[in-house]
Amino acid sequence: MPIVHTGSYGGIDSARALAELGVGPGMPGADVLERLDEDGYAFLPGVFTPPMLAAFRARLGRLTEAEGARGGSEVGQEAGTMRLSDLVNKGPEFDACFTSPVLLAGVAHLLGEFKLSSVSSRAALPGEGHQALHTDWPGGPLAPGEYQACNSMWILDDFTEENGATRVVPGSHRWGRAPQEALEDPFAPHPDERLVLAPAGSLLLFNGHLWHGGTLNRSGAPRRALHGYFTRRGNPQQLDQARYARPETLARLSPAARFLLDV
Ligand SMILES: O=C(O)CCC(=O)C(=O)O
Repeated sequence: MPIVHTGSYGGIDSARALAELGVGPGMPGADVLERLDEDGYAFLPGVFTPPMLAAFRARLGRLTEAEGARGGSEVGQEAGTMRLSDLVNKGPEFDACFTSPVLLAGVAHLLGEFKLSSVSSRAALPGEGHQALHTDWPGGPLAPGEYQACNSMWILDDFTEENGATRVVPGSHRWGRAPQEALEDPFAPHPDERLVLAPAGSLLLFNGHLWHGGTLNRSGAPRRALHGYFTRRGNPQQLDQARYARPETLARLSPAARFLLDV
């Protein structure tokens, strides 16, 4: 694995990077911001197009075949799932996961100055996939306004009642408590949980402190999603992007995109 760390993006800062990537006034929309603040999650309309869905599926299919049992090893594997990670370096299709303007506007609302933490995928296999309710920030509960992370989920198969749709507990990002501390059994159903039921091609943005988790896939086919995970700029990344960046990735990306990767 080549180790390339340039750390140079031409003196760019957060505001300039976002502007150069197309983030403009009014994004991502007042209704989205209200849902993010109140519920801790929101769908972002108009970002995830049918050609992107086809391209993600095709590339992930090829990577799944090529990587087999090694899949996900750069970040972490999970029994009963097929994970892939370091997707920043595994196809230009995935650039959208950290450069789409509406998405970036939503992330900036939640985190202020931020960077990409990782792009990865998770497919819950038939008969598998149930997770404990958890948050995506390991550092413990925080007060509103101190959010450290947020995640986005690019839904690649219809999320249904049967196939292991993600469950979320609306408003839990404001509770200042982690599920493993607050709940006797974080694997059990929660009285306030909701299943994210959405068609393939939907893009969900959620607060990293929202209680959520995958559920059991009772269908006969894998249930796939792609995750673009972001953190506040001062935090370590889930995948050290500078360590993994390939020369062709650095050559492809604009200074603004490289700023978001911190490479
Ligand atoms: O795939 C899902 O439904 C959720 C995955 C998740 O929350 C995780 O792996 O941390």
